[in-house]
Amino acid sequence: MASEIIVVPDLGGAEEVEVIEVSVAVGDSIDVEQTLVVLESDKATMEIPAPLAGKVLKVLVKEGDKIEVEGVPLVEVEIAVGSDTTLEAEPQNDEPKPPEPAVESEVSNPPVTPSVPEVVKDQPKDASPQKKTSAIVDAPALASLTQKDETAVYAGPLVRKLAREMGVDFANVKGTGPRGRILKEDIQTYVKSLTQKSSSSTVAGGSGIPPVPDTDFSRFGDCEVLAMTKIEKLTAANMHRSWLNVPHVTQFDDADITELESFRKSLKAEGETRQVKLTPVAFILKACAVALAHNPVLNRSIHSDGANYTQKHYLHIGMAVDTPRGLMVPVIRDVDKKSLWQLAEEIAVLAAKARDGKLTVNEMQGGCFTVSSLGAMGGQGFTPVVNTPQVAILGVSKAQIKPQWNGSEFVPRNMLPLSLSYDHRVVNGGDAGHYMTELVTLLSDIRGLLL
Ligand code: CAO
Repeated sequence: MASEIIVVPDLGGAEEVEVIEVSVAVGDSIDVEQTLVVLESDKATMEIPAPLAGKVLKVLVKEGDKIEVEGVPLVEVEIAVGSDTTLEAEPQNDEPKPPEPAVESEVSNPPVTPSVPEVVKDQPKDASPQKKTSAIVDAPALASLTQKDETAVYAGPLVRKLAREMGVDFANVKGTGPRGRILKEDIQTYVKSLTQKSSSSTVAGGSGIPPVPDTDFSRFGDCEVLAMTKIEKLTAANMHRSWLNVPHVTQFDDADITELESFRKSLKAEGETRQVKLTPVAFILKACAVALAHNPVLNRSIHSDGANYTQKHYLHIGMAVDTPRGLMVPVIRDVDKKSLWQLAEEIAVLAAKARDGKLTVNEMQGGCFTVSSLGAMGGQGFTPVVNTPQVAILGVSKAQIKPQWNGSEFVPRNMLPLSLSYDHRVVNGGDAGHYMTELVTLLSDIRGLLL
């Protein structure tokens, strides 16, 4: 009995791929070009077709395997004797071309260019083994041979990818293609039917809130589904939890930072000597800490029993930092005890660590209050979401020169827009009003920070 092992062909540079489908099982008779397995790299999905006809002796990979690509054995096939359907792996120029793996690439990525699956012939025992053959025998990851145990589903890789992305189980979808093949339209029809069912349903989601049904946006134009980063997922969960649990109120005011800015600019040379950049955020953090010390209601956290709260006697403040992987909030400890220079230095160090993904867990814990500064970007105001279990957060927008009435005339003043969101279960409007007024006073006359 002659057998051959079909291995992964050169996939044009993909380093690791995942086996997303094994399309044959032990005992199957296969034809040339029949799909053996479907592989997925981060750029594309690829059907690996059989380069020869025969009977499947062993399936050497299973769904979910992550494999280094070129040369990894996929399937061992007993060659159909007397058959002229066997194609050599590396044909001569005058021979007919063997089947190419079918590649379905993502829109935004260049397609990979795999070559034909390679066939490694079984070596006689006494022959000097080929490198690839010994790799096949020794590869520990392939020790467990698998059998396909599910009913065959006919669907192309793009359709399978769509189904996976939309969480659709093929068992629920009726294929309308040839031999019951499931088409993209079948997935769309199925999702549409679910959407209609859920929008006509009066049943609420687990939290009592009607779920937002998934939409197949590909019906409306070109689009792609991207996985959220871990930080984005955590932020989404935290924001959602806060939004659902915390009755938010946001209060707005402007601080006149004309004198603060003159003072800050006068320290520019000293900052260069110290190699520290003093931005408005250091002053804001300091003022928030002083105002928190005088308004301790905003430095509480309510217990889940709704009967107690913790009053904190320390003043650690979180600072929202925009990073390529998502929003991060490092915490500056004991802000009330630190000088403006120390704060400026810590802001720079922690913001850089956040952007480089080097913050420790400790550096992100223990905040009493959060400052979210979008001042460098612009905007006149926004309503930040409370970083629960904290009970208040300050949004800082872009300072601008605006006319202010001084009692006898309009004068140009540098006005900093502030928005304070608070948890109305803990903080009353009066508490927030006192806090905001003190904050604005401190930023308008920073001599108050010394008192
Ligand atoms: N108004 C006008 N200008 C401001 C300002 C304000 N409110 N705040 C900062 N600036 C200026 C700074 O003075 C600096 O200008 P100069 O170089 O001329 O002095 C410039 O903007 C850049 O500041 P920066 O961003 O480098 O530094 P920062 O201390 O102001 O802010 C940090 C640090 C980490 C808060 C900021 O970089 C950041 O990541 N902000 C985004 C926070 C965020 O994403 N919030 C949203 C959370 S909720 O989704």
